[in-house]
Amino acid sequence: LTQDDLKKIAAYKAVEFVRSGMVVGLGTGSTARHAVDRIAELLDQGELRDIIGIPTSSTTHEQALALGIPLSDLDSHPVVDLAIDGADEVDPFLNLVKGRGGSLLREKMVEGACKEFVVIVDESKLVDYLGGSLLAMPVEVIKFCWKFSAERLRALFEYAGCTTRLRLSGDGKEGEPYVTDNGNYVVDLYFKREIGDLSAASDAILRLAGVVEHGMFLKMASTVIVAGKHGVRVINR
Ligand code: DER
Repeated sequence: LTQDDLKKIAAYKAVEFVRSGMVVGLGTGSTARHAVDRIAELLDQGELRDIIGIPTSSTTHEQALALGIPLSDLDSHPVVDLAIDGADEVDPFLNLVKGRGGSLLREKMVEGACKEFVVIVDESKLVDYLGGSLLAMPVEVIKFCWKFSAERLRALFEYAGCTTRLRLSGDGKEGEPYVTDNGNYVVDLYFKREIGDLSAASDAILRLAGVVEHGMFLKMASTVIVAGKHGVRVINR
């Protein structure tokens, strides 16, 4: 089983939670992509009906549009029945790091508005504590004086050996900063040591005036579906 097979298995399991008539938050990333494909497939087969999708990024919007999934937004549907999305890290309390795909703000808006938030991961995403994978913990910042914001973020987490890096766009424009769907930049935080009190860290980050949102999704997931070589586990919070 490849990692993508595991992502697909987790995604298909999550789509079993979708009922006809639901307003469904459509996640972003290579795992959530399989869930969007599966929802479209079940709609085509008549297994599912009257689904309204709320995309969490322009990328997912385009994917869902091409698949013919009826789409809307939070202005029209302020309560979402179920959201399905991937994650970059999942700790034992089902706290998440998300946003390595750059869509953390819209993901957090949609997933914060839903009754059930089902996270789909392959087992490689499980960590003992957030920031443990030495991979990026993204923070969306306004473009204005982003260096100032990056330095404030680094100083905030000096105790955890934090370094920061402006995320660059992947599509070859050398050294161009990545710009989010919302016209902002992303500063990625890298930790050498455990962050510790996550809600204190979250509050401290959000108090910085140049910060829009961060990639820690604390106490938001209701269920995490983990696909591993030994099978699929459904973990409820
Ligand atoms: O960017 C995001 O938040 C994605 O959901 C990310 O957390 C998971 O992406 P992946 O499924 O491609 O690993």
